[in-house]
Amino acid sequence: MHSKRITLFVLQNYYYVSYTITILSAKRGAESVLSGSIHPKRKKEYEKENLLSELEQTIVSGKRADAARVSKELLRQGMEPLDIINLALVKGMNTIGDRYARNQIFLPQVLQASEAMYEALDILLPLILKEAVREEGIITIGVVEGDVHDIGKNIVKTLLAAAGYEIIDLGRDVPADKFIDAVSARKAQVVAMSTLMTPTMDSMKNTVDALEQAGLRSSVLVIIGGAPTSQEFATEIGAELHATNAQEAIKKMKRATRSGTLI
Ligand code: B12
Repeated sequence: MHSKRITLFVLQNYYYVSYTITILSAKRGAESVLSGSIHPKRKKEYEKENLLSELEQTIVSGKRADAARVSKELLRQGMEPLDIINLALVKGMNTIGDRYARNQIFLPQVLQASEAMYEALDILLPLILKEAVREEGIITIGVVEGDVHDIGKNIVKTLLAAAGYEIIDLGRDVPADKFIDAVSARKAQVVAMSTLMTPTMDSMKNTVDALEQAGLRSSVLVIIGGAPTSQEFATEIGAELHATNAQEAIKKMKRATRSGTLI
């Protein structure tokens, strides 16, 4: 009878009971972390998670020195540079992009955030080690004419270099003839182009057309990337491949190589 009454009470007050249990267990979790009774492995994970969100916040608030300090701390905790980039820096930058799109922040804050991002990337990118033992091919990479967004291009460049490709980096705001000169001077097998802006997507087409006119089109594989681009757009302008990030780019380029398309 007594236990029936308890069951009835629990059922009638389900939300209140589950809320109390949640609060008590969260409190216990926090206490056990503070008192040191938590398992050391879990404690380390907890610290890493806190540092990752702290780093994400340093990007959002554009704090350069803190971005560098927290990145170094995460490395000291044994975290992989690429994980730090993907789990904190890129996330912070996405928040900035969303806030900018909603007019909640303006260009100076976006610039500050990208400076903080570069401060962290300067520490992390050099640590991404070259994995491949042989050269996979030569890639000419650049942000197309009219566009200066180069953070994504620089991440992609580093990961491609780490995968064994030799990289000729033409920088940002690159006119078509600069791509042509680099391809012919260094016999590059791949042209990789980046843009983050819709109006400058045309510059990608101009570069593909210029390669055609220079008689170089059949000797290079063209891959494009950046938020407004897609495989559909790549096909439309006569580029072979589109990838959303460096890892996908490597996979697709290797598949193209094996199928004998190029390189
Ligand atoms: C940071 C930033 C800036 C910084 C750039 C600093 C720098 N050195 O790069 C500054 C403040 C200078 C800037 C300026 C401007 N910006 Co801005 N900027 C951004 C922001 C917030 C983040 C971009 C970024 O770095 N993301 C982080 C990186 C890691 O991601 P990513 O670049 O996408 O790269 C990844 C993939 O796309 C892919 N990838 C990228 N390139 C390539 C290439 C290849 C080959 C492959 C395979 C893959 C690949 O892999 C990368 C890694 O995963 C975006 C918003 C957003 N959500 O993207 C706006 C955004 C791109 N900017 C925008 C605009 C409009 C501008 C300005 C015109 C503003 C102005 N009124 O002056 C100017 C542009 C000036 C110019 N001529 O270029 C718009 C573009 C809109 C559009 N679709 O046309 C956006 C989308 C903001 C918005 N929502 O309105 N900006």
